[in-house]
Amino acid sequence: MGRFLVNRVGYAAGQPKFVYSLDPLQGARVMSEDATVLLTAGEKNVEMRYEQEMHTAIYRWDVSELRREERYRVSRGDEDDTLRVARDPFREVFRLAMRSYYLQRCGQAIDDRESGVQHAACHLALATTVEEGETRDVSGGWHDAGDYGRYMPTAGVTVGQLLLLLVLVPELVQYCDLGTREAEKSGISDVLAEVRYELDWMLRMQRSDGGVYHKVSTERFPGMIMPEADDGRLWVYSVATPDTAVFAAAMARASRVFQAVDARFASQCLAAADAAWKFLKSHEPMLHPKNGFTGSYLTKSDADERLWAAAELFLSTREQEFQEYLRQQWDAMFSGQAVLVPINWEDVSTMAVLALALEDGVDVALQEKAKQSLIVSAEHLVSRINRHPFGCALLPGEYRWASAKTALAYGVNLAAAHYLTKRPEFLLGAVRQWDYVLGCNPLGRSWVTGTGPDSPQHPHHRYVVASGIMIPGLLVGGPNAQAHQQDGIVPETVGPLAYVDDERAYAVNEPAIDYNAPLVVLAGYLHGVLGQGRENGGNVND
Ligand code: 9MR
Ligand code: ZN
Repeated sequence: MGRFLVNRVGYAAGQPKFVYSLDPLQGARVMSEDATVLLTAGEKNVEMRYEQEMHTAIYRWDVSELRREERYRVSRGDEDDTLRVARDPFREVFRLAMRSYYLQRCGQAIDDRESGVQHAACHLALATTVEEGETRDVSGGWHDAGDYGRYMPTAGVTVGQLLLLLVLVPELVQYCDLGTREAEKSGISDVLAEVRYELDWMLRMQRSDGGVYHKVSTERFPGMIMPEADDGRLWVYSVATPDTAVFAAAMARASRVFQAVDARFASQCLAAADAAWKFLKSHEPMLHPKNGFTGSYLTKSDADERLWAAAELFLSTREQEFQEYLRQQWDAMFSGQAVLVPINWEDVSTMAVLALALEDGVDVALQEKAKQSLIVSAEHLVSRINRHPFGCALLPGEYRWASAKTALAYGVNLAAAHYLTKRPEFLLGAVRQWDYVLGCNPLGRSWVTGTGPDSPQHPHHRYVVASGIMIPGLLVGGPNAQAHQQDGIVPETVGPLAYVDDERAYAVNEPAIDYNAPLVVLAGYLHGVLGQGRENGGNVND
């Protein structure tokens, strides 16, 4: 008999709760801590659906009646599992996932009592630009992933998403204390201080003509060593237009967010965004930066990045030029698109939709288009979710590199549509993506580090491997049908099962800053709407 497949972090007290299994559930029981039987699985509360890719039945037991905050036991024969119902499981994950950015900081020593993460300052040497052969200070920012590179495409899309929280859950951005003591040093909330750390690095990556460099890294990936031991020569790779455009978008958005707390910094961001836009206007797409042998974030078109930049620049400046650009480009980008592209570094078009749909300012006709795309997309996602045995919005072909991020990105689409419409099916759909990533999946595993024994213990992460210390709150890529050909470690199998918890398995078990972004946004939103967000006013500590 298989095991129970449940959300490993726990279900929110007032929300629907499901126990899944690959075997019939009849006779399974939920007991309270003192062994009183509270629920028994039977015909009335168990449903069966087929998983298309696994060609197998999945059983789903509705245990929503459990509302008391407690650790329950689920058992059947000699199988035994824990099922947790908590007041606000979203808060805990938000906190860990947001803190993980702090723990990924480059260029400063880290000594975090809470997690034990500790290392000396790293990557402070001046870097050489590959094209111009000049030296530059590009220190700071977050390490991108399990490697120590710092890349503009993921930086831009991550910062952009984290700043969406100001609209969706303003109190988190304004007051959040992550126990990193950054607020004490900077006078702004820990979330803003964290985002600012990345923005400061991004600003160092802009050339005087407004163009923005693609990435900084050593020429090749280092071995599994500590960041401060990674002292190979640092290279700054070419200026490229997609990078310049996501930079412009993120900076323009940051200028709105920081206006209230640090007006000088806000104008610095806006000036940088403006300069980047000027560069874009005078340059055709430049899509082939020199790239060395580290992370490859090359994209086929910069139209989506430019569109997002125009949207953010318009909202920050209200200058007609940007609105004109949006009017001209909008339909070409979105017509015929029923489901919006799940936000990702390669295609950021959905960021433009979110910007215009969630904030006023653009003309009503254009805003209406953005709102409609968001809502129609969410409706399509709900029907996918209703067909899927685990309520996951991924299509059969979408179990590719970073599928866990893709599921959460659909969750962000649903959350934003819920914010606009308050339609309960959108909120439920968002919660289903959350459940999927935390254990309601065929492997019963959570893909967020630090969320218990069924979460990744061996992520592909240089610091974690070298130090033996876990960074909690990191989302790994999750199931990937092609991983076998990519990292050679994951066995060849159907998409939903293609995962192993192995530090060599970089195509399924590596985290990245852009994977964590939708996790933070979704956790933050659910905390605000379903958890204690409203009462706590941004306090996420115990
Ligand atoms: O997340 C990226 C994924 O979308 C790509 O398919 C994959 C292959 O290009 O690369 C992933 O990004 C990795 C990057 O290239 C280097 N740093 C680690 C990233 C996460 O694995
Ligand atoms: Zn570093």
